[in-house]
Formats: sequence, structure tokens, C-alpha cells
Amino acid sequence: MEKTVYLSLGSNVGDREANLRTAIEQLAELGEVIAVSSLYETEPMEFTAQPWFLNCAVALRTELMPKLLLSKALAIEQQMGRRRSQPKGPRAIDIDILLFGNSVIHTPQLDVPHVAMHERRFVLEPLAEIAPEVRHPIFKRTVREMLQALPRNVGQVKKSARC
Ligand code: PH2
Ligand code: MG
Ligand code: MG
Repeated sequence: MEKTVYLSLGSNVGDREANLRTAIEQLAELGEVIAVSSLYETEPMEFTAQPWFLNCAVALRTELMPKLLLSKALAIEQQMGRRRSQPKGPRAIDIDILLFGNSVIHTPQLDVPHVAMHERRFVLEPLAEIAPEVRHPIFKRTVREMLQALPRNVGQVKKSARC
């Protein structure tokens, strides 16, 4: 059955905008891309000694099952030259599954909803642009509500070019 999946994309190495756009083109092979947020310049969080990111959110309608979508997203990252050295460190492209319909999934490879999405402004601000009323299936809060609940001044996020 087809579901709507929300993804967070990030890049802080190389031509960040080109990397996001290439990843979106690749994702379009996996279903129908129905919405793409603006691009946002975002302060690096968690591992902070790295360049600013360009982040965006994407809505994808797909028939793929979660584990298959995950492996295909990881394949896109690999193909685009992603190398995992520093955890949460610099990367040409990061593709994270945020929400998968209303599914709740806990496996060693994949947690849905994404475990940190509700505390990351660089995720919620782009996502609120394309899915403000979508509800977190565990917290029962909408994206807009989760964004409004974030402490101010944690992780600067500035709107950049249109996607
Ligand atoms: N991704 C991380 C860690 N920190 N910071 C920003 N601003 N944007 C990201 O995409 C990001 C991050 C781990 O994936
Ligand atoms: Mg990530
Ligand atoms: Mg990731």
C-alpha cells in the first residue's frame, strides 16, 4: 500500500545545494516526490565543529516497505560519495526517514519516527513548511506544535533558496 514518507535531507560538504537536488532526483526514482521545502542554512548541532548545513524536507509517496526504502536511501548516500568517519560529522548527503505514514518501527537498523526529529529545529522548520498538520504517531503532536515547543535560540535556521 502506498504511503506518504517524510524525509530530512542535509549536506555540509561540497556543493551543498547540488547535493540536495541530486538526492531529490534520485528519491524521485523510488516513488512520487509530492512536496519539497525551501532550503535552509542551519547551524551544526550535536557535533558542532563542522560547517553549516543546507537542510530541506521532502514528502515522498511510495509503495516501498520501510526497510527497502532505508536501504535505497543509504545506497543513494553511498553512490553520492558519503563516507562514514566522524559520527554526526560532515557529509555530502544525509537522508533520514522522519515519518512513514503512521507507522511506528523499532529495529536495530531503523527507528520511525526518527528518534531526534522533535528536538531538531533544522528538521522541524523545513518539515513544518510542507506538513504542518501531520501528527507524530507517538507524541500525538503536530509538526507545527513540536516546532513551537522548541526552546528559542537553539540551533539557528535561516531560509535560503527555493528548492
Ligand atoms: N545532522 C546531524 C547532526 N547535526 N546539524 C544540522 N544543522 N543539520 C543536520 O542535518 C545535522 C546536524 C546528524 O545527521
Ligand atoms: Mg541525520
Ligand atoms: Mg542519516
